[in-house]
Amino acid sequence: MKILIALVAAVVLASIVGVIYVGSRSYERTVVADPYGHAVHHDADRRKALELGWTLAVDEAALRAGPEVRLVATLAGKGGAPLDGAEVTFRVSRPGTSRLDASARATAEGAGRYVALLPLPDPGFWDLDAVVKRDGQTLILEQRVHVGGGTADPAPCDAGVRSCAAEAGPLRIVLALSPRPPVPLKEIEAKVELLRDGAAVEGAEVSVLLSMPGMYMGENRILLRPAGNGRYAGQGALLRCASGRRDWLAEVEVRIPGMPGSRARFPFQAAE
Ligand SMILES: [Cu+2]
Repeated sequence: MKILIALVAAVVLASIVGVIYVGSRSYERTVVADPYGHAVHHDADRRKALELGWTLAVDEAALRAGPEVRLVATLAGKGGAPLDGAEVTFRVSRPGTSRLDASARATAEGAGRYVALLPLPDPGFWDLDAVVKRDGQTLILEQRVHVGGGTADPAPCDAGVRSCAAEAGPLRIVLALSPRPPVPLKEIEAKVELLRDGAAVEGAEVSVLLSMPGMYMGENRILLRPAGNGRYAGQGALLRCASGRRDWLAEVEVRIPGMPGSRARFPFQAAE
């Protein structure tokens, strides 16, 4: 009950902060451009993208945080044929801040490939706008891309779209979240499977801590119950981030009698 009250309070607080934030944000926008014009522009772009059938595929697995990151995207036309001869500019920004905004004109490499060097100093999710000009048409294609940590890190598994596994000492921890992706202010279910040398681990105390990297979002912990055969399951709620961020971290904490505690971190992206 205590947890529920705290959670409700956090949601209320988050929505108040959200209102204040939206207020200051629309002020910012009116300085730059007419906010209504901005919205119309976005809708017009979406319609135009559908009509033209242009799509952009970013090679996300190759993205690693750094001062000068090679961003490679493939532009395709209706039916998926590579689209050459376009003038492409990439604009990147980090959700919730304008501090890291950057843009660069891309070089065409043929076969629909466009490449630019951009500063992407932080790992995590970034917003990418590709301004594409071709045949007298201009279209802005928006998408969110994930930038990996160090050069040695493999691209992290997004627990918001699939089951992810991690090794923590002798344990193999597998996390599955649902729905996929998790929806803010709705119930979220966490399922964990524990294995040791391929065998199911029973009798563990398992919880999942939900947080946002670098931002305090309240204490939000899901306690899991044993579901048999090394499986544990529990339900909680996901908050909505006042700043519009969707990148979350699920930390699975495992306690097994007679063993040091283990934890594994699983980044995931929530729905809008
Ligand atoms: Cu947040």
